[in-house]
Amino acid sequence: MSDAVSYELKGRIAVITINNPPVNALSHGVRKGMQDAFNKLNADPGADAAVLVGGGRTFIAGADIREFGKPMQAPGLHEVLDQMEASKKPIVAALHGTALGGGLEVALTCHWRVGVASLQVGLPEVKLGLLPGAGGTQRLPRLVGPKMAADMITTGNFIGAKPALENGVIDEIVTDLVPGAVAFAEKVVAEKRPLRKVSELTDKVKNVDPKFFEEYRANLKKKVKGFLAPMHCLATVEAACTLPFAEGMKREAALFKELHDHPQRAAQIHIFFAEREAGKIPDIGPEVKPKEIKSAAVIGAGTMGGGIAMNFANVGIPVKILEMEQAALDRGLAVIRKNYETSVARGSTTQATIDKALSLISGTLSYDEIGQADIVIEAVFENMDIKKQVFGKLDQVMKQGAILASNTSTLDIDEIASATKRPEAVIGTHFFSPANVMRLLENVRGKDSSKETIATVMELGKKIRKVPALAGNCFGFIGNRMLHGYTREAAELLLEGAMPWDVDRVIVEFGLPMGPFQMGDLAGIDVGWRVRQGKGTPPEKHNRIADRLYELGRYGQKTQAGYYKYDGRNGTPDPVVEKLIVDTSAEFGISRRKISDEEILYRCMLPLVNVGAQILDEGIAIRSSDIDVIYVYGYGFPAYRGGPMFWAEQMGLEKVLGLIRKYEQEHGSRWKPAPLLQKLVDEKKGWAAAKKA
Ligand code: 3H9
Repeated sequence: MSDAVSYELKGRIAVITINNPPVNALSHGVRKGMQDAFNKLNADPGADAAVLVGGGRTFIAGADIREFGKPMQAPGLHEVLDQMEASKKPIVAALHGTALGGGLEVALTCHWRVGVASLQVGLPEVKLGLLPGAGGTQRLPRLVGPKMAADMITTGNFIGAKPALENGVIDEIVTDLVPGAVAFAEKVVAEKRPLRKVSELTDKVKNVDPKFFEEYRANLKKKVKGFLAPMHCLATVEAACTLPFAEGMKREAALFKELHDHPQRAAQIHIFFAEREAGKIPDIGPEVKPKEIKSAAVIGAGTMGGGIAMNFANVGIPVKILEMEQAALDRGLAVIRKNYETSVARGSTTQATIDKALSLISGTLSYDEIGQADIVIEAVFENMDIKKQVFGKLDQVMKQGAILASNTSTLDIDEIASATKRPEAVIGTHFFSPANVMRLLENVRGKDSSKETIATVMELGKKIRKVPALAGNCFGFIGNRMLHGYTREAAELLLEGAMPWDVDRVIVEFGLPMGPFQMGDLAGIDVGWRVRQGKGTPPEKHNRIADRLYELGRYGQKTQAGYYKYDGRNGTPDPVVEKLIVDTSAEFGISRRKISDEEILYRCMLPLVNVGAQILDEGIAIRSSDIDVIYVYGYGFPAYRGGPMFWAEQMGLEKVLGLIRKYEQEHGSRWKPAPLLQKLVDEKKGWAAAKKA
């Protein structure tokens, strides 16, 4: 038997344990070991039944995701599952931790299942661009019915032990896992219970009204636009309700193969690993221990400050918000309360949960009251002088050992740190708006930030349920530095011949939640204008249209007019804007032309890739996949395209370089290719070759 699976008798029950840390994924060694173990079970005169359990912290978390796209080494999972279901001796799955994907599918093939109270089960394949491909789509509906199965399989959400028991996914909750499962198996043997095969159940899947699927499909389509896997998932659940088991399995296999071979699968699995990789900092080893954060303070009760504070309260960390004036503090606290109340009204949380969170948030007008916090996050106006004043003050009041973080989205962390005598404790923690919702935390390392400080904010990111990634210090860091070229080209396209709604449509069809002009209207055209004024740099041609909108008082959604005219949040093309754009082109002597969707897409997206390459070369990003994580979790780049760098690599870096060179010829030096991109193309290599350290 392979090392990954052990076989041991407890009385007359064989306990088969899977040992494949960290999550007992169903790698080749596990499948082979299971095959051997179940052969042994059926040949063993000393065993009447088996208990299948995961060693370590969990049952099986699914197929080994690293094996996808590679040749499959026999035995395949199906072969092992067929063998298990056909076993003459009963098999009881003993579940703890997370039984996920292929792991739950293994459990569903066992004749019975027991689990501990902290168990979570789910079929999260959809999040990897897949569907459960080892019978889960056919077996789960037979246990829980089409509605719950469709909900679980199309969202990938987990359920706990209690609903799992109530809905028949497990048969008993046990206190002590292995002894409880062994006792269950002994009972099954003693009672001579006939083997219960989920594949043979029909009650829950017969006579399902076809209208159920029609309606479900229509709703789902609206929610998952762009993603292929959820619709395929639903089709398999429908197959479970309309076809005999064996035929349903064939349908599952066919649709699984389609997804497996689709670029969305590769992109979503890339993001799965990229997210985990982003937490690893090459020069910070396990010997660097993050500090424990038991209390927090936030400077500024504006939209960002309030959202940041909610993150702490949501995970049970008390947080004080400091403002300069009572009225601003009251306003900020009221917004927080309202946000929580909206969540309760929507049903996404309970009153008790928000009461607890609100009890952890308090306000103050005095710096003296925040000095004992373990971390303080400054979220004041994006202005260097103001930030330096705040940090000078924080240096005076914060206890030694506290982390001094700035939520700046662009500014120089080293200059901010220079306002203190403890630059090692200063770091950037860039949250994204709305800060209580967006998953990304872009941490920014200053030249003096200590390893302990970095490790602490990376760990904190996970604790507050964000996806943390680390950037180096430069204007705009990773995310906003890249974004500049995207918005600039979008604006140039207007001058050359496109309309805002043309550009936005192409970007939304590509998969972002909104295009650059819809975004501009939402963020406020006045905000962009003020930032440009603040910089004091001479006006640039591509900003001319935005400046004119500002001059007309068209600030975006808030004035019900910007690039679009609005009825509430609903924007429609406006002939006034159309004329303004055409006039502006004429003013610059530009003869407008028809611009293809393809050009719009490349002109907007390729600057992300080109600047991304530059950032990678400079070491501002540790690895290209960190850039992808930042764009997917912070900027709404579609996960099914894997982030801008992955998208570029899938397209081919040679093609990307060719297009950038073409645009350089047409538009000049702003399109100069990043040297790294040229180098990788010359060497016929991918981004991985650019990894530093
Ligand atoms: C499937 O099952 C298909 C079948 O239907 C059909 C087959 C025919 N494989 O997340 P963590 C690694 S598809 C390989 O940091 P946590 C992970 O990369 C699969 N590796 O821990 C990390 O490695 P490293 C369906 C995996 O405690 C380490 O384990 N299943 C896998 O925060 C620790 O992970 C899923 O989609 C895997 N399946 O969360 C479940 N899973 O240390 C995916 C994890 O080198 N997994 N790793 O960075 C998860 O959701 C979380 O990892 C889990 C633990 C909740 C299990």
